[in-house]
Amino acid sequence: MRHTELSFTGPATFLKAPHKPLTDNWTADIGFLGLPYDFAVGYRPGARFAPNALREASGRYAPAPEGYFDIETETYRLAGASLVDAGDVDPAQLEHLESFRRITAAARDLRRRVKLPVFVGGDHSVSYPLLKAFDDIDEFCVVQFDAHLDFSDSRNGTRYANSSPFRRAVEELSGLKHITVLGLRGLRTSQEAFVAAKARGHSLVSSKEIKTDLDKVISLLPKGKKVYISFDIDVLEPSLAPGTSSPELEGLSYGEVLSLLKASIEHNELVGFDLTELAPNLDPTGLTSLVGARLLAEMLAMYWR
Ligand SMILES: [Mn+2]
Repeated sequence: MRHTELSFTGPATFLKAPHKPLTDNWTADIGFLGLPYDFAVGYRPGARFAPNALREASGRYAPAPEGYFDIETETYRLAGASLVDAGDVDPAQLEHLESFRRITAAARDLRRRVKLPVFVGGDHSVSYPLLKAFDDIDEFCVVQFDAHLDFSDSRNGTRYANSSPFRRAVEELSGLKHITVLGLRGLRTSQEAFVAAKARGHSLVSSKEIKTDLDKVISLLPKGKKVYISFDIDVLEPSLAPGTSSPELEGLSYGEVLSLLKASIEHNELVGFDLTELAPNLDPTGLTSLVGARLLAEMLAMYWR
């Protein structure tokens, strides 16, 4: 792990990890892959800029060689983990099938090299081709942090937009047994999608339920499973993360998100993680990128034990 004192020295990579493209031969504990694809956004674009914005912002949270010192446990977290930034997948602009094929192929490749692949979108449509790279796992669950269900069969004649990734994924992946969605809210939920997700036995948890009884929601999270976490930045309260396509009021606090992440990671085997829908161009303060980068760092510190 490279360590320089200052946050802004380059070249920018995720948490200042060395950049090693997938064309080279390497393995590591944790690998990052950027997916600058936002051609499936239904509202305000910009998530294509997230991988590089997060690389730059994450310089602020680059771990020291010994890891992060934790004042609660007086131990170092993320100590000894090797991190690699594998670069970005080139999107094929309007050819979504070709873009998705490239994303799935790169995700499969990364999975073979690392213990934990971390994918940085991109709009949320990328979760469908990412999940396809996990089709060799007989049984796994998704924990989705999201203000929106993203389970529409079709919207405006479009089946592969950022409102449908989990609908496409469950149709195709027999190993994807269950989805827990945390943080739902907003005015435009599709009843068809809601009913279809319920009928499939998915756990749909509103932002209000989390704020009313966080411990109860934590007790209902999967345990002892293989879990893929898909994190849409819009699950957060928009004052914390305004840089996103479709912000929704009454979002989760950072502390609520950390508690839910911790329980999801500690009680399960984390097989993959994606962060999506961060549009840095919509937040001139840069706060959303700093929050997203810090979230990635804390997620890794929770995972590595
Ligand atoms: Mn989403």
